[in-house]
Amino acid sequence: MTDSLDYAATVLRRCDELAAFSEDEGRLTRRFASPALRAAGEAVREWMEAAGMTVRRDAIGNLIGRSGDANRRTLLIGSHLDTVRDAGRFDGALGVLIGIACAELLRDLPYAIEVVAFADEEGARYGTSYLGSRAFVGCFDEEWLERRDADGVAMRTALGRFGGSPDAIAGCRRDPADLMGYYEVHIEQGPTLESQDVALGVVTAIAGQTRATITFSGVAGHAGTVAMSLRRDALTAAAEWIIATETLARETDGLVATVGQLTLDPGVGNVIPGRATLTLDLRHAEDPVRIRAGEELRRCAEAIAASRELAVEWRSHATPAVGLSPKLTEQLAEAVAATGQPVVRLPSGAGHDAAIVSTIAPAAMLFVRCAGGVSHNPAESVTVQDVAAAIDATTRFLELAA
Ligand code: HGY
Ligand code: MN
Ligand code: MN
Repeated sequence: MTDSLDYAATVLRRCDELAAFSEDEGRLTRRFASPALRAAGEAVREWMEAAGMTVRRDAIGNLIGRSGDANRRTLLIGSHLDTVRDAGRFDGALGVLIGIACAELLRDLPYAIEVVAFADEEGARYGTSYLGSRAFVGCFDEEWLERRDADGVAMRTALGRFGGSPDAIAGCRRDPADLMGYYEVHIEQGPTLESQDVALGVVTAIAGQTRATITFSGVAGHAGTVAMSLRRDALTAAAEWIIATETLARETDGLVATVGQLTLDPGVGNVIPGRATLTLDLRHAEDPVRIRAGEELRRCAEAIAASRELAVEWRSHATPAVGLSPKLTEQLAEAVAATGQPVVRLPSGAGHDAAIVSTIAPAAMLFVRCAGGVSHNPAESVTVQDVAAAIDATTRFLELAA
């Protein structure tokens, strides 16, 4: 295990180094196609090359390190380098860096390893998640290139400035015939492993997600002169819908619903909001439940808008729930058991690139305990011992997968 502890210490040190690549002063924010993401990618490129890998960046900005001959079957190990706003330093980066460590530790596998640092899993900049892995599997929607971020910068422009190739994204698509499978190590981002005092978890499934952008449009007006009975206030309509959303989620077993963003226009204290734009993140392990809830919430938004003489626009995209590969998952469970760790199996409420890559290759995921289950928060943390256990289990898994 000594080797693993040394490599684990390096992984944690590198997570700290990557945390310095941020768009924000004093906190970690590293969004798709940002200069911070590019700089982080250049540090990762160096570590991949030091591990003996050949490195390339594809048209959407995924960084791909390969060890093993070009004509060999390939096992992918991946996660993402982008983050949410004011993020923790392990969500995504940990999986990329453990992949590099294991590729360095196992130089003579009978197949090639590719470590993929995906360019956008969170969707924090353009509201569309998994841009990197969707391009990787060939389901990128070219219309997304016209989306604009909060500063009005189109994705096409940002990607061009980043050094990507907006007109060559179709070329990112990987041929499933070349791939043995996909494997991702990720912090649990939940309390289960800690509650059972266990370092590692074998992931059984990934919950499905619906992400929507909803815009209520009313009439902006003077806060002092428009009678309450005459108002078409976009914010109060949104507020009524948000409470209805929370109520539905509280009453539906296993459903979680989050409104994470709300922007008002014109957003001035003495003006009745004319427009309210908000995001919905809706998740459930079973797709029919999530889809039904999404339809009910859309009808609810339309009814609230109609009752208040407002207009409402609903834009959404979904990622189905994913069952992971039984074969690879059993091999992973065997690898975890071989390290002497208890084998705990659990579903993932969080989304991961594995949910997308599993559409072209059998996928498996390993969770690592994180303190208090805290994530999407700078307090996110892991221990060097648990990271060493993850490296130990991963090297055994890679040997079993041969
Ligand atoms: O939101 C998620 O589930 C993931 O962290 N992107
Ligand atoms: Mn995340
Ligand atoms: Mn993540």
